[in-house]
Amino acid sequence: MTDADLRESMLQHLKYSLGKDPGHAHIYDWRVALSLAVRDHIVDPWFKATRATYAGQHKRVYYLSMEFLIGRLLEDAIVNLGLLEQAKSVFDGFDVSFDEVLENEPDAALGNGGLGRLAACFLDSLSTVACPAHGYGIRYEHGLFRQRFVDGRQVEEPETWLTGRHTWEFERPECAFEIGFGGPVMESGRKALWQPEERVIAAAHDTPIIGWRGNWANTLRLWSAQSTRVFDLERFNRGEYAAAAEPEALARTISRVLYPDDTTEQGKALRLKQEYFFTAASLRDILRRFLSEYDDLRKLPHKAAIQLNDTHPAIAGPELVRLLHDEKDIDFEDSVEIARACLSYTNHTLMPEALERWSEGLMGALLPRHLQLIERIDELHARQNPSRKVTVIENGSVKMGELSFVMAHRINGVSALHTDLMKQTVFAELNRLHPERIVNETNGVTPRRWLLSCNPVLSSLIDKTIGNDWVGHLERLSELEPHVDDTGFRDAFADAKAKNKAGLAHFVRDTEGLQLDPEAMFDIQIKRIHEYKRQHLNILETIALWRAIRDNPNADWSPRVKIFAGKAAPGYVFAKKIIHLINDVARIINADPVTSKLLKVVYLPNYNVTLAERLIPAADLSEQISTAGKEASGTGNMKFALNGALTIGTLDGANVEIRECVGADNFFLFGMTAPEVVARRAVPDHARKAIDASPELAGAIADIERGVFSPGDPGRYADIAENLRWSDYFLVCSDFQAYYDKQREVDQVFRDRDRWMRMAALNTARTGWFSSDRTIRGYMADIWSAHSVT
Ligand code: 26V
Repeated sequence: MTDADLRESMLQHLKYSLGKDPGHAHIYDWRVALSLAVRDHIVDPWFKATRATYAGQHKRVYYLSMEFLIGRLLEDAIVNLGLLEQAKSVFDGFDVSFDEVLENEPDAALGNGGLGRLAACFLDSLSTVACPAHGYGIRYEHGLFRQRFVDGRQVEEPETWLTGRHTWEFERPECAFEIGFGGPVMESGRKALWQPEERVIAAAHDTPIIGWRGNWANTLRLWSAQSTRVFDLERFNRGEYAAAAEPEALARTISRVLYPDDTTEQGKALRLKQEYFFTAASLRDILRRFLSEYDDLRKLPHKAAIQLNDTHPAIAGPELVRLLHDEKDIDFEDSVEIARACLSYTNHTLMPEALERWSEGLMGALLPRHLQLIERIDELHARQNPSRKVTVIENGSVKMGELSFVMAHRINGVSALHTDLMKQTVFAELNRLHPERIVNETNGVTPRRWLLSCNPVLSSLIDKTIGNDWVGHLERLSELEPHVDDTGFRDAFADAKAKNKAGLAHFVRDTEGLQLDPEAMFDIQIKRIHEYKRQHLNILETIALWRAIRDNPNADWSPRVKIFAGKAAPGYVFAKKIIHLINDVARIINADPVTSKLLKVVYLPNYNVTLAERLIPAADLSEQISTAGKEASGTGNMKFALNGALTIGTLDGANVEIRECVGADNFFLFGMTAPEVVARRAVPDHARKAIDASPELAGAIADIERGVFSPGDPGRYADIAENLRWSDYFLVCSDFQAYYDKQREVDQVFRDRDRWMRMAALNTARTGWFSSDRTIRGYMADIWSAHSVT
């Protein structure tokens, strides 16, 4: 497609879809017109892919996920279709900035963090490798909250990504299912008849997802909840206006907001309703599609692989059994077998508080038939495995991890270490019973978004050096390796990093009014705020460094900028305190004239996909410092390494595999291993002992306690200090000195810029394995028995 074609098509949309004359068009209009023009180019490959799947009777993959953290789609679609140059030149012809057009698109934050972003990378890769697939989720009206700081404290505001026209989706009014809740289960002969008392409609909205080079497109189908009764006219006519609209408002609550909590379960009933709502609608859709082509539901596993992204859709097990057994009269045991052959489950966390459990009371009230079926699934499992005692229902609650396990033919962890720990801990018993079920599929990230689009300068250097085939075959980045010995290449690599850092410095100046030295090391920690991720370890080290610089300002320090971003769950008080502390520390340190040339601290608000795309290419140092054994994988760690940042990290999650790939010499490792963590916890007074042994740590904690960072309110952080001294479950104190010392080694290496750049370039050259294309091929081979359509 030529520039002129794209221009013409965009102008047509501006006129006929938006009713705007170019002279009167706003940035919004240009963005919508361009999106519609680009979308037109996705429709043909999308139809072609669908037809090819039907014609070849290929197996389809269904990825059920409560979250899809997709971010903006326009640039992604343009890049995948190979239209970037055309789009830029079209806007050169008008007096409109292409960058501003891209910036105008809302960032779709239909997810909390890692799990949702992984689902989005998988959609891109499934289309890229031409695997017939559908993503299924919820069309939340409000995505993850917007974060603002008021006097350094996190304040949450509703997010409104759907205010303008959502250009990517196609509404499917004909595709709607009634989903029921509550009510009795009647016995009729040997049959159970569930008669739900409340019903809502799940309505489909489709977004086509185009793969690299535009050859294949899959569908992301999101369900929105609508009332079965539109409107109570009688009540309205009686003047009861609010009451008249009540049924509709109540039904719509189900798809109103994304749960902003990835640590604790809250709003329990509504959350369980959301889970059942989208899972049930998706399964009905899957069966409908299957039955439009075949008659024998026993063949379902040959044509449908259903992946449960964590336990959120775990009700799929009993629901599929219900559909097969209650509604299609298939024998119960056979129904369980069929369901299991279709289903597989990914575990994303071992944190006990994030493992879902529902009380029997709640489950019985909302999903009475499912509770009965879960009891039968439990009995069947006990009968088939008499020697062991593992049950799904325990002490009045339904354990969704166990339910997912017994109903899945494959269970996977998301990094080698995490998979091993899963076998040893949460699923030890079940793994003994079913040793073939647990497999590992180490996470990956899409190279299209996380290198090609977000880092155009580095991408064009790579293109010039090894050609552009790497975008679809990321392992080919290894061909960069011989060039790393070439000074010209290293200089160009350093230039690319410098450009990205200068860009970020501008952004921080414009948004925060803070001047950063682009020569300084950009040291970045971006992720959800959680005690196990240990942002407080990082800020303690920052304080200790500040104190050391003040003590000896003329020593040979490496200038640093510590950059933080990330949201805390609204109910997670400790995490919010950490945010407040970092902001307070930033205020004091940034105002200190003694250290101002050497140390700056920045906390950027409202971390999202778009901000990540800006930060990652500009990083020198990537902070991956979780307590070993706690971070299932991490995917930010992969994005940083790929973009030529060096990692300071623990042996946790995928850090282990990243270090193996890039080489121990090109990774700053510190801290206890997972078994050492367990042993250390058993040491009485471990925190106090660590504090006594480290004057740097003792000084930093004392400063916090003395109110150095909260002068008007010295007691503000007493609870953080108290926690560190007396409990410190995440072993911040015990790992502190190793971290501090490793940071000083980082300083030293950074002073030797050429050595640093060699290490950074090797990180890029050696992280091609972390493409989500590789991960998806692993799922296809080991879990789904699905094939690319070529
Ligand atoms: C749990 C809950 C509980 C109820 C409220 C809503 C909610 C939302 C999410 C979660 C579980 C979050 C688990 C998660 O995001 N895990 C991350 O998954 C990444 C992809 O595999 C992985 O890289 C991260 O290490 C892991 O923390």
